[in-house]
Amino acid sequence: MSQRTPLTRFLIEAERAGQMTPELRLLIEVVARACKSISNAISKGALGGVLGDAGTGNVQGEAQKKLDVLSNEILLEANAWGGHLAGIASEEMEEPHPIPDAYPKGNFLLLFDPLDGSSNIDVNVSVGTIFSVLRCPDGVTEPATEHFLQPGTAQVAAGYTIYGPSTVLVLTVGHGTHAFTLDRELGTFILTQRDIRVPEDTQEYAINASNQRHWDAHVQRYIGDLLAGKTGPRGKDFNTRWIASMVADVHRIMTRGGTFMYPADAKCREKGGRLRLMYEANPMAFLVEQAGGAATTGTQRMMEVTPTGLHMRVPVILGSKNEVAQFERYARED
Ligand code: AFP
Repeated sequence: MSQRTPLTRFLIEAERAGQMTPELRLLIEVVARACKSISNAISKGALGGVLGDAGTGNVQGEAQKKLDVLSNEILLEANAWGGHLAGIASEEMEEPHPIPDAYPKGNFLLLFDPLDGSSNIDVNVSVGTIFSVLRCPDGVTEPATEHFLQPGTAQVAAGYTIYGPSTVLVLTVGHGTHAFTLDRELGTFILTQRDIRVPEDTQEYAINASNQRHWDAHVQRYIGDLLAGKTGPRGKDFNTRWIASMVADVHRIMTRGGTFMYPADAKCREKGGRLRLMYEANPMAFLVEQAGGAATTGTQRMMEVTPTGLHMRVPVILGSKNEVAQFERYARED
């Protein structure tokens, strides 16, 4: 039987290679364990009494699903006692969440969207957890919002877990992007793809076309040229997908290339965009760049954006790097 590398072994070997500290290894193991619990809750579906709305709203003004709240609670509880974190930030909480005084504090800050794509839960479409890891500034024991506001280039780790037909953890610590599939019988994530590479070119793109009337002129031109296909200026036909679950759209790109676009438009411009920088765009940008892709706001490298708020929103254009460059070329013409 071919050698199966469990996540723990992969992380220990990465630590031996100097790619991470024991504390970061513990952090990743803890997050992976929490994702297994979330996967288990989601897989129960209607039988688990976890579908539907929680009857509450989050800081984004969005109605929370029961699984949004449960996933957030699972991640908070799992990360409270290990001594690896100084603080936590979540899409579901307005302010940073302190590590309880009963437990020791560590040197990292963990940010996450506990359940991205949750509007898809009730229709049994893939959703996921997205997380980002930053260093807590030296000497800070009670991190406040400003201590989390670091650019994406400061991330020491990032990942997502997609809860689909299989549960897959995709992870980077700055030395490539790697995928681990959950073996449910063993309850262990097993390395299934080392050093993912996103194809530099693609004929597949993801955008919510229902927003077309709100798009800026360059987005209209860019998408119009994709739709023109072989007889148009691009000289080739394109296919489109839109799952409305960023984790699932990004995982497709990790698997076979493509682009994911949520550009600023007349509808979301005032908010800065649709997707959040700190716990959606930045971690995905780190993962995609480590896999040879590109991630920008359309005009700026995503990981160089200066954060101004924990829940700051940004336009997102990411994926196959030559196609992202094409989008940026159109943007420069505006
Ligand atoms: P939800 O978590 O509210 O379902 O939002 C998902 C998401 O943040 C991201 O995962 C999708 O790509 C995007 O929003 C979908 O946005 P639209 O609903 O406007 O298509």
